Amino acid sequence: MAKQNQSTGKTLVGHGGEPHQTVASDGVRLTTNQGLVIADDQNTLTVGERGPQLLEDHIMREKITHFDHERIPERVVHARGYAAHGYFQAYKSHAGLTKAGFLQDPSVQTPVFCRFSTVAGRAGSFDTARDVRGFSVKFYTNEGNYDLVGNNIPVFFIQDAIKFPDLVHSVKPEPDRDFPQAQSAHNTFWDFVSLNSEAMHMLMWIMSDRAIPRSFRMMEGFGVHTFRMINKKGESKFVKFHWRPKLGTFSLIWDEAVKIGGADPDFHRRDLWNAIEAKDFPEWELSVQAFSESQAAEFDFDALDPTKLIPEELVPLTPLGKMVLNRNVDNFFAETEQVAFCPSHVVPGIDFSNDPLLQGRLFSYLDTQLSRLGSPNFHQIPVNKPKCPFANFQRDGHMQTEVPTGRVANEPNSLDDGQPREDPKAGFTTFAAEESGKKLRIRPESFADYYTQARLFWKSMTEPEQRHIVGGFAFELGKCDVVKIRTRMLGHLKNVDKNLAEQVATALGMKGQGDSIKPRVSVGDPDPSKPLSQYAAAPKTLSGKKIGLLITAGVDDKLLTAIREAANAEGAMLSIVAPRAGEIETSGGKKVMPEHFLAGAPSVLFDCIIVAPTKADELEKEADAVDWIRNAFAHLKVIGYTETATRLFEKASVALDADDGIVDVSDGKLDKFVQQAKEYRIWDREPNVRSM
Ligand code: HDE
Repeated sequence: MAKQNQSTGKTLVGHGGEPHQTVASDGVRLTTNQGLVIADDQNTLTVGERGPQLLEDHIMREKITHFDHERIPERVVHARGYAAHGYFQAYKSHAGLTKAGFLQDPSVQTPVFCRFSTVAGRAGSFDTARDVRGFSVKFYTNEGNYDLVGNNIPVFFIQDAIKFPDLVHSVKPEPDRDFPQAQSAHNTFWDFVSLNSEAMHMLMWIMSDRAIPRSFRMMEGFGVHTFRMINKKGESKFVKFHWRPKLGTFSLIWDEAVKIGGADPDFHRRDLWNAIEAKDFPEWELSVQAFSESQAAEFDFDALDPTKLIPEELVPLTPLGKMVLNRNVDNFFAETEQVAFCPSHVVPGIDFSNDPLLQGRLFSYLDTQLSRLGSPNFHQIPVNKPKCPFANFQRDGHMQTEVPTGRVANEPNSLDDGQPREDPKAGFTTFAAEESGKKLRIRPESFADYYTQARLFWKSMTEPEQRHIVGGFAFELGKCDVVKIRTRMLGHLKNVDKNLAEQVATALGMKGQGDSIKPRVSVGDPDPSKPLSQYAAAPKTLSGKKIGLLITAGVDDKLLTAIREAANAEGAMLSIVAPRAGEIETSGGKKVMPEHFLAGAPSVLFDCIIVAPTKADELEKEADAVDWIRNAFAHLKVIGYTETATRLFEKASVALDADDGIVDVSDGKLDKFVQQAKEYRIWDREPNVRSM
């Protein structure tokens, strides 16, 4: 039916007979890209009412042509990402370590743009794939943009950049069939890594819970390579960068990650967006492990080898400052898609090491931006543009948006006041490291220990974490149907830890099998390093976590208020789920709008749940409600219930006295529930719900 337009008072009928809005006399008018005001954006120019369309319709052609070219090549890796704006603030001056301006003054907030990503999947894949996560931060400092382009895992698969295309080809969908998407669980990947012993340490991480983070907000970040910091006196230290999330580091359970992939493929991006919209701003601490070259010479591994980490027992962390993400993007494409990170973007006081992987990256990122963004002027795109002045004589090129003035575009010159000019005092100078040697293609012998740190990681895990690593290997190798690849991998695992290899072999039904692979150097037996475990010292907190509450019409107001208050007090988010999408009335006649309806919100979306139907036996015929409990139990979650839910638990075959993680909240007292939920998972339950 046609309606009156509020602003113009005109009655309008758009395509399909629906009314549509036109502009008020003082409003913004729809125009073409040339500024021509458009009178009708709903109907193409035709000959007569029902006649053919005219090529003359430049307005329609401009719109469709622009649309046809809306896509740019997605990133070859890290295609699926999500980002936000924020700031970095140093805790104090770190002048002793570096002259980098953004690390000098604790009163300065440096703007940042931070992008998280998965690596293997396409831009349209799902968030919870087993994968490394990218953790890139662009600092818009007064001395130019500094990009710290890291991952959520502190080591990498390969030692030399020349192997990167092969690694990536192996993990991407297999080229003949174009599947599987966003998965490492397939033949080409396991074939490649099993032929590259240097990948063993990284494989331990990638098969661990680290590869299925609960949230970007609960994920660590690492610079991976050894970098340099240089102070005003010209003194240099090697550094490794670490980001630590304020909320603690938490992960999903594999079965949960798989199910979330279907229930909410945008789980991580939605989580970040929602937290920022709710002003629950995520925060990370930036630290470095700083060490001298002579210290590095004492390590029993090479600090330039990106498959090695430095145990914190050897070099503790020095906290530098904090990053807070407090603003979502205004436009995903303009900002998140067009942001261009390059590890070569450094500022005075930060420099590179000879890590061969880093050296290769210094070339690759600028090159990729040229083809991805299509122009050497990508630094002019707002998200990439330095927030400090910049000036040089680089000119022209595709999509030049600046209009440089003046007659001169060369340097030196004496015609245009000689500007701009180099500044040897403030400018970037490369650390004058001593280098000599023959030209060779050779891997240093000091990179040859492929197993000791893989073993260090394994030994540092808690029991549940070890179980998950075994499960990860078994799942992935189970999807690899070439037996020789499995036996090769089992051979590597035997070198890491006999017990690990045996458990994986048993899970695969290949007990006692595995190649004999002779390590190049003898494998060490390091002491565990506690910080490598997520759960050994995990904070007991509900902060930033999500409580799912299943209710029905007539829910008790007192109970609802008590749950709300408990969630608020703990800094947790409460999500109300009801059988239908519409408003429901509480016992006191208040209206509550559920955030989700049951069929659209399985319990995998929440960190802990409370099941509180109003009437006994209610919901017991709802498979989704039964699954809510069954899955939450299998995923080791803390479950609160009211007595009215008893039969539902019976249906789900979950005993109310199964363990301390099942808590009666009928009386509206939430203390015990909160205390249990702060544990995050009931790890002791795991052997009872999953034998492998
Ligand atoms: Fe990357 N990597 N990478 N990478 N990488 C890219 O650059 C590359 C490596 C990382 O949010 C690409 O703009 C090579 C390690 C992140 O936009 C490309 C090598 C680490 C991102 C590229 C590596 C990373 C990328 C693809 C081996 C952790 C996403 C699109 C030498 C320290 C950045 C792009 C964003 C993206 C190349 C290895 C992290 C092709 C050659 C190690 C977080 O340039």
